Amino acid sequence: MTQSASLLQIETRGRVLLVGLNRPAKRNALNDGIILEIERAFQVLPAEIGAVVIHGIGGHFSAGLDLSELQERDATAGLMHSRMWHRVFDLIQHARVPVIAALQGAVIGGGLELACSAHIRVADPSAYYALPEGSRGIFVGGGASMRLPRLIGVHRMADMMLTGRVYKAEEGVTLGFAQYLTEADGALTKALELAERVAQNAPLTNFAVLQALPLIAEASPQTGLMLESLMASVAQSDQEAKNRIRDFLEKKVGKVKSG
Ligand code: 1HE
Repeated sequence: MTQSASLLQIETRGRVLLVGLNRPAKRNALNDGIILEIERAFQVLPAEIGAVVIHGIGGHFSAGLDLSELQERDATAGLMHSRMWHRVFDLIQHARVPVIAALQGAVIGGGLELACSAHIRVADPSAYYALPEGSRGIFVGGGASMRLPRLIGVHRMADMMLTGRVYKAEEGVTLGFAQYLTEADGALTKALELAERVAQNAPLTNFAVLQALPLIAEASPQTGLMLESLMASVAQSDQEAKNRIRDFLEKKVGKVKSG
């Protein structure tokens, strides 16, 4: 195994690809090598994979940007570096399949930016969220200014950056950092359970949710409604939809259950 390959621990479980950040001694700080390995993992997603879970090995999701790599970078290199992160995190956000982040321990700076590029975030009670960029004299560069305010609001993000405020897992699920809060050490198990479930959806529905829904949500209302109609008509005309609806009408599949 090459050294760069060992920065990620990649495993396939059924139709789910597990991508484990694997620098536990450095609290999964994100160096260039690990970011490029993430890019590679998403570029070569096997066709049979229906969902991805990203998690951190060793009790922390990620301590963010590897600060030891920052020291010698000038302005141009910094710009290119940030754009490289954008390229990779865009690949996650626009992945063919749903991506679920399992969060525990530190979800800091660039680690939070990585988590924000996933579609679903699942946290256990040890998770905490921070943006210490302000105190380090730097700024976010992995897409947080664009993605995080959409989750928690720009005022909350500004407070985190200005004051160093840290949010705990319990607050995080209320405020929008994560959609799920589990019992102790339960994030990866829950993320896998959700991944197995979403992998069973019709591929076109998952495509619509990942690719069309975010565009519709940000479009002007009339453009958005037209896009919704177009996407709905494409989805319902797919044979997969016809099969699934027939199965329901013939009582071959379960009903929606409350809770
Ligand atoms: C690191 C990093 C890192 C740990 N870059 N090496 N992120 C931060 O400002 C967070 C910095 N890290 C911490 O505050 C703490 O390490 C933690 C709270 C995450 C964990 O504390 P702890 O006591 O469990 O571990 P530790 O002893 O502090 O760290 C273990 C080792 O990991 C240690 O190295 P060692 O060689 O002395 O063993 C640390 O130096 C190393 N380490 N975090 C490099 N981040 C695209 S822009 C994004 C901008 C940002 O992400 S800014 C936020 C940066």
